[in-house]
Amino acid sequence: MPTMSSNVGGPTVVAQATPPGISALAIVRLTGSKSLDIASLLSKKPFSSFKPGHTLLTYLYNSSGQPLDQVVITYYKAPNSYTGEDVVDISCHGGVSVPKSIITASIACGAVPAPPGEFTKRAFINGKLDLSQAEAVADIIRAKTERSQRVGVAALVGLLSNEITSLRDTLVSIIGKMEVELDFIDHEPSLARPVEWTNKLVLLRGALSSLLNTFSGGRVFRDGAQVVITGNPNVGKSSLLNALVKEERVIVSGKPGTTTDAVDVHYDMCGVPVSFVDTAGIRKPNNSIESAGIDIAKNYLASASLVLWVWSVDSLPNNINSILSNPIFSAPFLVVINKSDLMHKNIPIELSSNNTYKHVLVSVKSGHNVSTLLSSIKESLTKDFSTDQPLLTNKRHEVSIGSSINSLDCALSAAKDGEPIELLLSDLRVALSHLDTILGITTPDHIINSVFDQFCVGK
Ligand SMILES: Nc1nc2c(ncn2[C@@H]2O[C@H](COP(=O)(O)OP(=O)(O)O)[C@@H](O)[C@H]2O)c(=O)[nH]1
Ligand SMILES: [Mg+2]
Repeated sequence: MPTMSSNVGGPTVVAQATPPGISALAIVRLTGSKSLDIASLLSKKPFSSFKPGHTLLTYLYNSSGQPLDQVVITYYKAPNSYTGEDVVDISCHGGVSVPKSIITASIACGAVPAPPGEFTKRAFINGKLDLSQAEAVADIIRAKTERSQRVGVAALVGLLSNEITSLRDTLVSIIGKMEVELDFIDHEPSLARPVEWTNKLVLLRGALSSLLNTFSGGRVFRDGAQVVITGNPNVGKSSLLNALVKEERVIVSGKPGTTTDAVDVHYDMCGVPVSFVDTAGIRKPNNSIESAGIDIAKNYLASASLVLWVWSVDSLPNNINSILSNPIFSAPFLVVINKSDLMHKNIPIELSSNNTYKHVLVSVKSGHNVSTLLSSIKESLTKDFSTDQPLLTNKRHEVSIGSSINSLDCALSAAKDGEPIELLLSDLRVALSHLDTILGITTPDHIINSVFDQFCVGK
């Protein structure tokens, strides 16, 4: 159960659940113990008119008795509602005025305006969702592609919560058994069968670290990725971007230094939202515009999820391996060697023999291997994870799992050093508390509040 100082039984709140502006319909939602009273006052209908789970077509009136709109009211009786409280959804006409007038009339009847995320926060407090599922709701609302949506829905259904709950249960059982062992010990404070315990903890650590490894891929499914194209001038960076997104978006020229500003092109790569950025080729600049372009390129490189480091077969430097081992950026990169159509020119190159970096040889001109490159990009970004497996997408969860693993490591080294069981147990309890934080079982109020602050009003 959530530990947050509960405001269940707090005021009945009201908010528009749909975005403001011109629309055919809008929804005004009430939650709290007075929801039904307010619906009854606004519609001048007795309580008995509202049947849980049923709709009621009715007019609503303000306090002066003037009709506001004809609406459809759906009543959800506690605990069978989104928030777990009495909920009334008023489906009214859209636009700015009607929903606002219904909110004003509801406030006159005793409701208060709902802060951002209040409905989902109450759902969490009432045990309808755990904290990671509540966060999934925010992800679903923000989803930009079908894949992002699928990851969010999977987390809402409980794919991630179930995985974490099962790892948590394993840890609880280890802690429980160790506590029993502690109770039976008379003189010897360290573990009787250290290897047995260590094996169990190592298995658990492995499962946690597999989950942790899904973070970069999961994050890409949720938020998309920025793929920055870099390389020397004239190797075909702009041509490559056009080929990848299958559109003529950037000027291609045989004159080196043509691209100065960075060009950002959004592309839906099989459901992964990718933004490809073409940048100025990095070299000693010829003028102040090119120099500014190179600075912009460096900024993009610093924030890239993946860099495509492009080379051309006719200008491959002899010391390419040492250049590749010293990138000016820290993001992972794919080496792309373009203009494979020029290979026949017998240019002295040392591609496969000496190159320790995996590369993709392409020709933008002939189209050779461009689709292979797209697959490699997708694989590098998503690590080939599927949206049907538990994926970490949230930084908060990543940090908690990382901390949990650190505490397990402390416990493991304590076991190895023959430290007292009490010491091990305290590390294991810390590891457990980090897992609990993800689910919201023992989560400080300020963390819970920061989760719900990210929501919009009305959700
Ligand atoms: N032969 C050949 N030329 C290419 C290929 N890709 C690009 N080019 C040419 O290389 C020149 C530079 O291309 P551009 O995309 O502007 O390079 P950037 O300076 O790296 O952006 C242009 O004349 C392109 O037509 C390729 O695959 N093969
Ligand atoms: Mg260019």
